[in-house]
Amino acid sequence: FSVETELRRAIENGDMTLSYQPIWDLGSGRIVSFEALARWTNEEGVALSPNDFIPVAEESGLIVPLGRWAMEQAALTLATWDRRVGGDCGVKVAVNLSAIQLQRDRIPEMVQAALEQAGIAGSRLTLELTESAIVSDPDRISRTMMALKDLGATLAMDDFGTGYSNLAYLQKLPIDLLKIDRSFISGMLADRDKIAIVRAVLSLAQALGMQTTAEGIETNELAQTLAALGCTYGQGYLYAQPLVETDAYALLAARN
Ligand code: G
Ligand code: G
Ligand code: NA
Ligand code: MN
Repeated sequence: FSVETELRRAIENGDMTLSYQPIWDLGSGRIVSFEALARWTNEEGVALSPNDFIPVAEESGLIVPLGRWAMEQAALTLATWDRRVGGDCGVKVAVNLSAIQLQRDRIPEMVQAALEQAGIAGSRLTLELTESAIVSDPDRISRTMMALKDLGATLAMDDFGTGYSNLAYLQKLPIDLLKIDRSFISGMLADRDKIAIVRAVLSLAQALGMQTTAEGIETNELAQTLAALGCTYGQGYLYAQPLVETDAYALLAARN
């Protein structure tokens, strides 16, 4: 069958799942959120990377149902965790929105419906957008982002520094958080240029009143250096890989 047929089926039959990777406060070490990352094991038992199937979903338009499914699942997972602790479990969930999805779906309505279905406040949600979403239609994205802020969501710029956008949008759009791309973080301690870029991004974010997450932290030394440089949050294999829901909850219960 076509990949599209398989993708549609995977969403329906449960072969598509979400993994959750913790994001922690570099100062206190506490987990502040989990990023929901799509995982697909196909009928032959092969694990497919989102880097491969998200582009296919975008080309075929299936990114709309896939994106809705991911948003609903992530909200329901957070609701489950809240129920287990008998209140606010203390973390947010971060959901990725692709540029094409932002063009094709009514995102604020979709997000609000998922929050209501799960019974989760908008303040418990972080939405991760990429610069390509902004380049494609700045006016539309601006309205969408304002509406998402009205729901109480935190808005993060994902893969910051790897896009082709100009920086003027940082001033115009309601962005709360910059996620510094892994390509600048990994190997940074041995690379003066990478450190210079990371410092500049941290200083820019501070000046604009934004928080920062460093992606791809794999060593303690990196975590300590980034904390000393003033980076707010960290994400990476040092703390945990993306985990199945039950393991993510167990980690949260054990650490926080
Ligand atoms: O988890 P992993 O590093 O394999 O993810 C690879 C890429 O796929 C990342 O850029 C991530 O943001 C993206 N991705 C993972 N899950 C989703 C999803 O549910 N929606 C969108 N739009 N992108 C996702
Ligand atoms: O593009 P985005 O930042 O959303 O992608 C996150 C991806 O990075 C996920 O697929 C996740 O599996 C991967 N990832 C997360 N932490 C690390 C890490 O410490 N090292 C490496 N190599 N990949 C990571
Ligand atoms: Na992301
Ligand atoms: Mn990223």
